[in-house]
Amino acid sequence: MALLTPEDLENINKQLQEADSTVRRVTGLDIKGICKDFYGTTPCCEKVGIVPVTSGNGIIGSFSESLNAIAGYFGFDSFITDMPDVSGYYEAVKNGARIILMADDNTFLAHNLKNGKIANNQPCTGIIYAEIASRYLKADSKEVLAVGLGKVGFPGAAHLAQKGFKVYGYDADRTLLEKSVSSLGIIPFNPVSPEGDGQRKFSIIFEATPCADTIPESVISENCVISTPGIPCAISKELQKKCGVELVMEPLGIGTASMLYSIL
Ligand code: NAD
Ligand code: 2YH
Repeated sequence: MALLTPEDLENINKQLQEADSTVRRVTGLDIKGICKDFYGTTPCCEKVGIVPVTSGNGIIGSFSESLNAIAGYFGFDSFITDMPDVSGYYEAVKNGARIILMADDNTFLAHNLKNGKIANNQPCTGIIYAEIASRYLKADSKEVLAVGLGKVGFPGAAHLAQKGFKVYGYDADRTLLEKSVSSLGIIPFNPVSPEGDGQRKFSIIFEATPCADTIPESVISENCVISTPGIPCAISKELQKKCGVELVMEPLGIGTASMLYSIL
């Protein structure tokens, strides 16, 4: 599993603000507005305790600090525990945390101790990026392209299919692609070498892979949004500019907002 790096998280507030203005332009609502509307919840002074975790590859520089900044940005009262791991968890609860945020190398969770609800970053991220894509104001049809159908991409693609979109999809892993075809009704479409369907273009693209340059120019329509949590980015800056693509992409905040709103 790809781990975030301190470089990914540099200037997280600025990254979040920029993503927020793009989301507003693309959907008419900001990230908060989408989360509120989608989950039907609003934060109300819930205290969030952020617990650094040392297991596996250990603490990622500025991960907890970024979560603290993100929680604050979305109106939560948050703090980082002095101690990591179990001692940190104890400290968080003792100091009044009602929501715990913590991540090891495999799982990033948000747990609401008051109502018992728990959220996992991967599905929450996939679903919110898909939801943003689905709200694109300039979309020319209800067709979408979903590239990367793993732990983030599959729940996102499932969300789009459930919302009534015609989902064309691709994953480099044949087994995952077949699972998406059989369980979600996804239409196989490899954007890099489309078989017999080379002219198809999309105004809505949802991407969730750990690879760069997964979206070629040939599939990008005139007005196009690419909503992608994938790191590194699915499209180069040059191609984004050339095609005038609206790019929704941010390394941690949008997915974390989705987690927090989902457990209120
Ligand atoms: P995953 O390994 O479960 O899934 C990634 C999928 O992409 C795999 O199924 C793989 O086969 C597929 N893939 C790889 N290269 C491809 C290509 N060229 N074309 C099509 N499919 C390809 O990983 P994941 O947990 O789903 O995470 C996906 C990405 O999202 C990672 O980069 C991860 O770091 C990132 N992520 C970002 C956020 C965020 O908030 N921005 C949150 C969670 C994960
Ligand atoms: O980045 C990760 C994993 N990829 C899981 C997230 C799922 N998108 N984990 C962060 C590890 C943080 C570290 N243990 C810390 O600083 O507390």
